[in-house]
Amino acid sequence: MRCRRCRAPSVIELRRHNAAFCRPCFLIHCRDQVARTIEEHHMVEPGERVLVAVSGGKDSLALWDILLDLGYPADGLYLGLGIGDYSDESGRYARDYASSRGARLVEVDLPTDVGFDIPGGAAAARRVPCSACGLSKRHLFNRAAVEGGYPVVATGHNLDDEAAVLLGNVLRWSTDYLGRQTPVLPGGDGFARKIKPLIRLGERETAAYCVLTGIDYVVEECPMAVGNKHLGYKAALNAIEDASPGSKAAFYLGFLQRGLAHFAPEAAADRQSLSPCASCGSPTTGDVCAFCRLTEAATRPPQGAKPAPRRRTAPPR
Ligand code: Q46
Ligand code: ZN
Repeated sequence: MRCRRCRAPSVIELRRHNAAFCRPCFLIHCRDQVARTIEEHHMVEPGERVLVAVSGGKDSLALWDILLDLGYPADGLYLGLGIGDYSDESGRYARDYASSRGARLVEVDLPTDVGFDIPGGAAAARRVPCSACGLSKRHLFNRAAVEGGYPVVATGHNLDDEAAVLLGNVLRWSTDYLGRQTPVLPGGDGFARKIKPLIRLGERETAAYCVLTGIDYVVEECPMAVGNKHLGYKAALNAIEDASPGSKAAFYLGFLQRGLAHFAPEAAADRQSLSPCASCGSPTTGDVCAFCRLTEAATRPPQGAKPAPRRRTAPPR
């Protein structure tokens, strides 16, 4: 097949767009999709510094690369989760990419800086690892952004991720989650704005972007992902997409256009009932935020043991 833009021999076919692209035109296509998303959803104001949550995987590294190419002042943030070899390896990819671009990578290490790792902390707090992990990421990404003076945190959630989350939320009619499933969560009052500029690119596209630009990324899945419901939702959506290309985008992007507004008021009301956490100052609905409760449970010494020195999490500016 020939490239849709320049008629040169193509290197990738995108059935959803009913198009094929050569290498240079595919990279332009990826940047255009991200630029269009940022503009359409007013994600970044001129001059704002962006902190990109970088896991060492294809999505977050592609996102960082595209933001830098588009001229955004974007630094990376790597959060060490203490998940054995997986964390060691993913940290290496994040650092290697940063040094290859001369970009700044901020690092936070959960075991060293907070006092627990995801497998141990989740077990101690009797939480599912991915739930403890998601909670820790949300809290620590936000804290790093607020403390570092970044008004915006960008994450590498792609179209496949968002469509799978949407399917899970719709299957249960989780109206509170549906109201929050927006590509931009506003900032203010202790929150940085959260943006998802990759919602118009599927994971096949972000993987191809990395391969075609020579970005090395961690290929292995996190070992804790085994049995994760979202993998099942992704597989179901892939089967639908195979039979009917474009369904995934129609499902998710159609929700943003026609469904989200029905659920947004509930999420906005939840946000208004926030007050500062008594321990760390982060916005929360209770007295003490969920992350401080997790930290407390995960770092509590076993009965009879001498208590470890308490680390106090700094309040957001
Ligand atoms: S890193 Fe964390 Fe994922 Fe691993 S423990 Fe689960 S949530 S699977 S994106
Ligand atoms: Zn707290």
